[in-house]
Amino acid sequence: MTKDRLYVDAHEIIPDFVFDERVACVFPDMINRSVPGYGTIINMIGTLAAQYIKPNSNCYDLGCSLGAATMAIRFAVEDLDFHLVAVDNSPAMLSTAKHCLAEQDRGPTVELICADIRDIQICLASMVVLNFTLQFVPAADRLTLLTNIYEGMLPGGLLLLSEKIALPNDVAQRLFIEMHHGFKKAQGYSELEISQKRTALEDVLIPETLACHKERLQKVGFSTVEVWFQCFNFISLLAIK
Ligand code: GEK
Repeated sequence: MTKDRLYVDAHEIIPDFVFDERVACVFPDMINRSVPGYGTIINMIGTLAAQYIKPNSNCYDLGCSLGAATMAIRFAVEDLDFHLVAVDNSPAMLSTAKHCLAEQDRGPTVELICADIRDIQICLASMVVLNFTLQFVPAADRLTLLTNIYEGMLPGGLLLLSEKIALPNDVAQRLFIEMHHGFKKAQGYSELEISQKRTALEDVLIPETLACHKERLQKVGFSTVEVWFQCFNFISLLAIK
């Protein structure tokens, strides 16, 4: 795994974060050392896939990056006849995903699509994964995207939504950010790396509160909406149609 050193050197100007070749090269190390519980969430996506994916249905991994969730699903649901679709709008991430998936010689074939998830038609979905992707979609488009997903899902289908959240209360917000920075320091990131990455993400990753996520999922029509994982300001929700 190539080590993430993208923000080791001091930069005078820090451009907005983009999912380019440099990020694709270090992505597994970057996400594992930045998102507390990422490995647990990926493993649980496999476990949930085994429970929720139905024969002759579709499963979508939206914002698949290098395909970690897709591979967990493939590994967990080997013998079922279903269609697995992985979508990302970064050509660099998707081309690396193609190589990673080619190395996994089990489970169903995966349809890899390079597209904006706002333009994807969801249909006959028994499971949809949005694992830390919605936070990168402009906030104004999130309701339409989730409505489109809901409408393409089968009754009883599962949406797994993982997000970095904002806390409604300033004290809690500061506390959780400090805890997250403590986590990153313990993972070997320096103060400079942490602060430069934070600046790069400022206008790109827009977190919302848990209440906002829950209300919107309920408004869209999901009948059951529950948090199943939280570590500091990182959460994962299950929403069942
Ligand atoms: C994982 N789910 O490893 N359309 C398509 N892709 C998008 C869009 C969009 N509008 N916006 C962002 N992306 C993965 C991790 S990373 C999370 C997801 C992170 C893609 C973007 O190119 C990137 O690959 C991914 O969403 C977000 O389980 O880096 O914190």
